[in-house]
Amino acid sequence: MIQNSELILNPDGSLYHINLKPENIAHDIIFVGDQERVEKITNRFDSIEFTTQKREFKTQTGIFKGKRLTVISTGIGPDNIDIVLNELDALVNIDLETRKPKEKLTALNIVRIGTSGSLQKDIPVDSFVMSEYAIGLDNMLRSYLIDKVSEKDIENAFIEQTNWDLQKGRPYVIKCSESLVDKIFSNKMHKGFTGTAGGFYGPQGRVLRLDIQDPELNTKMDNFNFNGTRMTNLEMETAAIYGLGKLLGHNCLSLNAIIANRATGDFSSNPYQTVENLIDYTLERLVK
Ligand code: R1P
Repeated sequence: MIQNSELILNPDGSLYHINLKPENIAHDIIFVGDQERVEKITNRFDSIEFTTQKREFKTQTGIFKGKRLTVISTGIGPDNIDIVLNELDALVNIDLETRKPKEKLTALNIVRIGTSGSLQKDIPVDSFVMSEYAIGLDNMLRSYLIDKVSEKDIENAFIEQTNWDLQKGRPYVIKCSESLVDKIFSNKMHKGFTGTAGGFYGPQGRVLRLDIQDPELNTKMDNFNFNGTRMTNLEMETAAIYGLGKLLGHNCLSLNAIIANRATGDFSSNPYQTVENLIDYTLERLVK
């Protein structure tokens, strides 16, 4: 039995941070970072049956073209992904009465609609990247036993080619779920290898007033190549989603609206429209 201190429920029986009960969520879930992006998606729905919010975790469940979908904002970063994915998994795979894992497990489909910065000149602002692989530079997943889900050959190549300082932890590489690629990928997107950073400034090579541990890191990431696979973009959630999703048995895919290009210094003149376009694209593919 899982103790009250380990799996915390609110007085109404909902999960501690996400404020949700099992009946509040669909099996197909969209993750966004920004809580204001939730309604940008659900305002396209035919109906909304449920809304809640606690801290940055806003959730709405409803029907889009006959399909029940849940949209959740995770806020920024891999630490929040640890909370949201574990609590969502508890909703479907732990009996909250007996506080024991269920014998028959449920796999959720989780698609991230996020924003991201491109590392390559030929992946311009306003384009879309589907993360085929993600590399976590953040360490969160290393609290779990990840050997069965991580791609060590790519990790080793990355550590060697970037001369990665292991005092920052060992990066972890995880592949997306093939089942969702077939449904969602098309020639309207690039397939990518996404870097997930545990911060926005230093961890992504940005210098404002502080010197950073490796000023050449972004150049090294731009040039990273593993059997023809290069790094395409940086953001802050994908590797954590892929890692926890694989460990817990859920199908996960991350889609990135490219709003900045770190190679050219460009920023989209209309990032909101690019995100709207990715929302339209994703919803249509999910109900296809
Ligand atoms: C940083 O500005 C945030 O934007 C990106 C990053 O992953 C990070 O969460 O994604 P979202 O727009 O989905 O939040």
